[in-house]
Amino acid sequence: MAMFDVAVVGLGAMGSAALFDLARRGQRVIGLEQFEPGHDKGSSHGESRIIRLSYFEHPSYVPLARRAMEKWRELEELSGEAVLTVTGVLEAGYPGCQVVEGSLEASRLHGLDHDVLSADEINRRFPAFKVPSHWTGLYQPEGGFLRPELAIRQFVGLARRHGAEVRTKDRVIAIEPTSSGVRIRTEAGEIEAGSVIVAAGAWIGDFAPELKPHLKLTRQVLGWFEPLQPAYYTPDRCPVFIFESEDDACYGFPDFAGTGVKTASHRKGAYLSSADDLAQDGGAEDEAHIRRMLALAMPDANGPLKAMRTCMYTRTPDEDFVIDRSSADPRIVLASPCSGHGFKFASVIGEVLADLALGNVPANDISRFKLNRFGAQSA
Ligand code: PYC
Repeated sequence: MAMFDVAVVGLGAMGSAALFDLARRGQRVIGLEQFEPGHDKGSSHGESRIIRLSYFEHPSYVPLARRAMEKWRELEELSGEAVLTVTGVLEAGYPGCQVVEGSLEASRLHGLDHDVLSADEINRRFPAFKVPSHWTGLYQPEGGFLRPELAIRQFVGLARRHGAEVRTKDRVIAIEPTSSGVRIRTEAGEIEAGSVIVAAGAWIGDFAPELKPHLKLTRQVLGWFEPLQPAYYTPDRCPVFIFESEDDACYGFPDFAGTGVKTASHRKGAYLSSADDLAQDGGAEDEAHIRRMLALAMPDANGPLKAMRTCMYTRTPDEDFVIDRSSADPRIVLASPCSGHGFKFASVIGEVLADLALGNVPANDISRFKLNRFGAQSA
């Protein structure tokens, strides 16, 4: 049986980045993926993901976001392909809403470039938007969007070039600590490694009994709409946006690929009892929900539906991530439940996970993401 320094279970956003980081450090590493890298059955597909520095969820994400930005630029240099487009990010909503107030606090604390805007100023500066007159907003120039499927394939490709072994279409059944490391049983056989990174996204609960009761999976529907005024929605005129109404928060992207303006709900999504239950089944009710937000804040994007797809959020109770060693064994490193806002951090979380798997202290502060906040102990 082949023996590896580290095995990575799941080659989505975090796993593919960790695989690359480890391979580049000269580790004997294997990546295991039940589908193919860049697949559309989990949480990292659908053409675009947000990147932003100013972070409404909590200011402590800002240093991580800064490092992530550097690491995305590094990936572009190494791969020769663009994954990050800077458009700026507009956050807007009713007075006092978390999306604007939280971002403002993070911007001030960390000295980030930002403009505080009234509804009038938003609507004059960005013709894409016609936000309600009582809303306020914050524009951060340094954010934009990432290309998730492309980035994952780049990480895996680069990892292979550095000697990583990659096994696809092989599902992990169990992870067991041994006297010398961990044994990973898959449908195709067994693998031994010194340690394992479990970055299994919506499937992570299957390998982390201490975490499973605290996670909720939700089905998130993404809609692409043909704008009624296409000239307003090009990436040079329309920033990435996050809007918070009294009813929901939604987010979206300019039409950068001719596929339409993509918009989705961030707060609402039906619960799934298993990650295997996700179906590409967006319907009339899902479309109507997204259209309500378009009608409220960007009516010129509310044209014919071009496409609908579904993906999953793996939500923790406080919507902060989990990045920690398992309470069962410190050689099992858990990462993934990112509550729908994790992709942008994959480039830096890959580095953090590699450090944890090798027994090092990560350079970035990840104390916010500990398992024990749910009463589960890390080892
Ligand atoms: O990834 O930043 C994010 C995000 C915000 C809302 C939905 N996703």
